[in-house]
Amino acid sequence: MGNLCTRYYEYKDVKLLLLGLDMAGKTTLLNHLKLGEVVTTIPTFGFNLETVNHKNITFIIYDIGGGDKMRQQFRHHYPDTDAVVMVIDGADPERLQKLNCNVIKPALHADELAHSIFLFLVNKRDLPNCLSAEEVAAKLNLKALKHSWHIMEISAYRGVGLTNSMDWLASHLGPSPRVL
Ligand SMILES: Nc1nc2c(ncn2[C@@H]2O[C@H](COP(=O)(O)OP(=O)(O)OP(=O)(O)O)[C@@H](O)[C@H]2O)c(=O)[nH]1
Ligand SMILES: [Mg+2]
Repeated sequence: MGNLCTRYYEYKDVKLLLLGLDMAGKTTLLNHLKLGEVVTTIPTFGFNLETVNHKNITFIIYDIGGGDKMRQQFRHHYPDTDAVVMVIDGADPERLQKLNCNVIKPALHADELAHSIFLFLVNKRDLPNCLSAEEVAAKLNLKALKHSWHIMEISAYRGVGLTNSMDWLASHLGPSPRVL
């Protein structure tokens, strides 16, 4: 009798952290992913939690307030994170260094996130002064990163680039084929 090989797919929920400075557009992004529309936001105090299904994967998404008083709480959310999504206000280049020092570098150096993948989203591309993904990647020196990473341009407000972003996450975190 020949070998009977069964291929099946292992599905799992994935934990995703939306991080960034205040006003970057994290909650706008979460609302668009969850509801498919823009909802007027107020600054997030604490965090929002939603689940979003995409390509048969359940993304458990933590949207954490990025205000100055909130950032010391970030690390409490790090354990068991599969992907960090850095939401960057591409129309606010003056705050890129603050973002790098206060949010990006601490996350990249955290032991709990050593195996997480990083997606950098340059948000507000609908605005004329928005930096390109290439410009942001160069300013943040992303090519030196050891983590698996990618950078894309989006408009959370208009819903542009969101499906591509979820596709990238799904392709890097999705169900893996196993052969019995
Ligand atoms: N033009 C434009 N504005 C955007 C976009 N995304 C978000 N905004 C605006 O940016 C502002 C801040 O958006 P939020 O989603 O509340 O930002 P946040 O990152 O959640 O901020 P905190 O909760 O304070 O950390 C709001 O006025 C949004 O309408 C975008 O793609 N384009
Ligand atoms: Mg918010």
